[in-house]
Amino acid sequence: MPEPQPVMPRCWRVESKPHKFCPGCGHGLVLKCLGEAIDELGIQQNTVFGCDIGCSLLSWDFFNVDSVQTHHGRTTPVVTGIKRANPDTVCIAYMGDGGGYAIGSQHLVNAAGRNENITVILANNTVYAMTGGQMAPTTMPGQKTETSPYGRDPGPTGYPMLGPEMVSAITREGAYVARGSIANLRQLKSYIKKALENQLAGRGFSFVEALAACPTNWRTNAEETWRFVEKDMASYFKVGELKNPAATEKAV
Ligand SMILES: Cc1ncc(C[n+]2csc(CCOP(=O)(O)OP(=O)(O)O)c2C)c(N)n1
Ligand code: SF4
Repeated sequence: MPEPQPVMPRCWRVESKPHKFCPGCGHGLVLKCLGEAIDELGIQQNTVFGCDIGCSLLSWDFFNVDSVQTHHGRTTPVVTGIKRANPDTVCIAYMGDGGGYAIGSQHLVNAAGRNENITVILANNTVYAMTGGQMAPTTMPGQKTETSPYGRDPGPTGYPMLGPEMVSAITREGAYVARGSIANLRQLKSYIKKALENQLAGRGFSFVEALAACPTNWRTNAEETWRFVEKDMASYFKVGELKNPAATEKAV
């Protein structure tokens, strides 16, 4: 008898599975939450998925939806253009912390500032993973990477970037902003779903950072990987909703 297969979101592309991420990678979990949210909202037919450079690009053929791949943070303006030209589409930009907060941060900042009606989902794994694990804006103080072999020193390199806090500060009332974690998939999926619902309601920009794992570059075993995500990362990067216009509307 064939082995029972794990249940996949209906909008995942079966032909491209098993996927190309390393074992234990956080990207697959974030994309599973996104897939389930797309299924539950019934928006597969009009969804456009954009992925960035970095390991996120390994999702270029992940979904059975129209997809586009771009370079460092440019996914945000590319899907912005698609959304403006086709307002009935649901446009999602998927990227890593290097793409969204460093090399392409201007695109995130300006799309958020303009309250573009798109959804950005950013996997924060604290490193530039695809290029070999260099220090990223999100690298934790003391964390060893290829370019911080003695641990990140906040003196010369600053403290880790707080992306959702920044997006929250520069957006207006229609924006949805949250930080979830692969350590709580039910919650992460609900944040992603609410971000997509915000776009469907036409309120404006929605942004979800997901705390994710890169055991390959962290050089961690399973136990160390989960400890780093659940304890170390979560103690600095606070998980929760920062802006939820739907809740504010309900309260008024
Ligand atoms: C302008 C530019 N600079 C550098 C690179 C090389 N590069 C490709 S992927 C990458 C790191 C991506 O890291 P991140 O966005 O955090 O994604 P991850 O791989 O961690 O998922 C870099 C530096 C590039 N493609 N373009
Ligand atoms: S290098 Fe890291 S982020 Fe990239 S696929 Fe492997 S585990 Fe995932």
